[in-house]
Amino acid sequence: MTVRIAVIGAGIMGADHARIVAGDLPGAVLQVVCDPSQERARTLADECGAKDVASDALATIARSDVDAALIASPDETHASLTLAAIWAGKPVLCEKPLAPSSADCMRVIQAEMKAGRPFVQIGFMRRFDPAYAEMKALLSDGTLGQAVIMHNFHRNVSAPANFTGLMAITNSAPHEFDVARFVLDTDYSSISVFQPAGVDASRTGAPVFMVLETSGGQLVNIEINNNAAYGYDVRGELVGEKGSVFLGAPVHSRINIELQSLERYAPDWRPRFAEAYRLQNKAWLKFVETGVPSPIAANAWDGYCATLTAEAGVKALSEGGKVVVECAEKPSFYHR
Ligand code: ISE
Repeated sequence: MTVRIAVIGAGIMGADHARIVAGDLPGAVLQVVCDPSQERARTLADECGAKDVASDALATIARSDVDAALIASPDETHASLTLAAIWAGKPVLCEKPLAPSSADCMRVIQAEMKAGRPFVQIGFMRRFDPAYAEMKALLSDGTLGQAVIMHNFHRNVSAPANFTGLMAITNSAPHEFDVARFVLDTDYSSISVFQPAGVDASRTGAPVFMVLETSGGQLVNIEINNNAAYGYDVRGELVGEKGSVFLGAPVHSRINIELQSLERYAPDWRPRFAEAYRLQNKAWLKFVETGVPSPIAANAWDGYCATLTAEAGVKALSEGGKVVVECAEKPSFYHR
């Protein structure tokens, strides 16, 4: 059976997902592209050969010719659209974050548990990135010994136009909150957040530096710099008692010119994580087809944990000091 997918949101990520669905997901068809701007929806639908366009997200999710929804609309719409998909009995791949507030994530969790089976995968695609996968494997097979510290940094060329306030913590950092928690297989107990002296802290995307303690006692540090100017750059190092592993990024060419040897940076995250998005979407399609979630994909509980950590981070930045990450008890529904 072909899975008929609606992509909700025709912005940068909706377009990326639509291209993957149309060109790289055998077994799926791009049924509808939905966006409040008909022009944007139409342009993307034409590019990807979608069967139809729409402007009303809730009506699109309810359509009888739509089997599953891929939500790539603005952050504040994610939870309500995910809830609509659950109530309609349709699986959903929701871009991160699941919701800007942990209370809204909890509503999704409760709805999913009430529905009695998993419906939700969250777009924390880094779990599928081959470099993070190898890092995790080297920890799990004992090569690194016990994990001690995980360093992370995440730099964008400039803060996206839709960024406001502390989206460095609530929109960018959740990638690191999730992937470090996934690699280390742990939860966070506390977070502290710092800003370097001399930066204009009111500037959207001003750099933040975070230190998290895990319940296993490891330290995780994260630099987020949304206005790094030079390129999209994500790096990391996992330090264990017996060795360490640096995160590698795919480099396709090296340019030798004018007495220099250069590697180019991409302007945004899509080239760096292209393979991760592809693998993530394939895993989601399998989940839609079988009803069995991917064992490595992020679920609604993981979405809640990332948002909860971001909330504690925002509090830590405004109040100063270390803030405890107070996680609810994990329901057995989400045990793997
Ligand atoms: C964006 O939403 C992403 O998901 C990117 O991976 C991240 O680098 C960027 O900061 C976010 O705004």
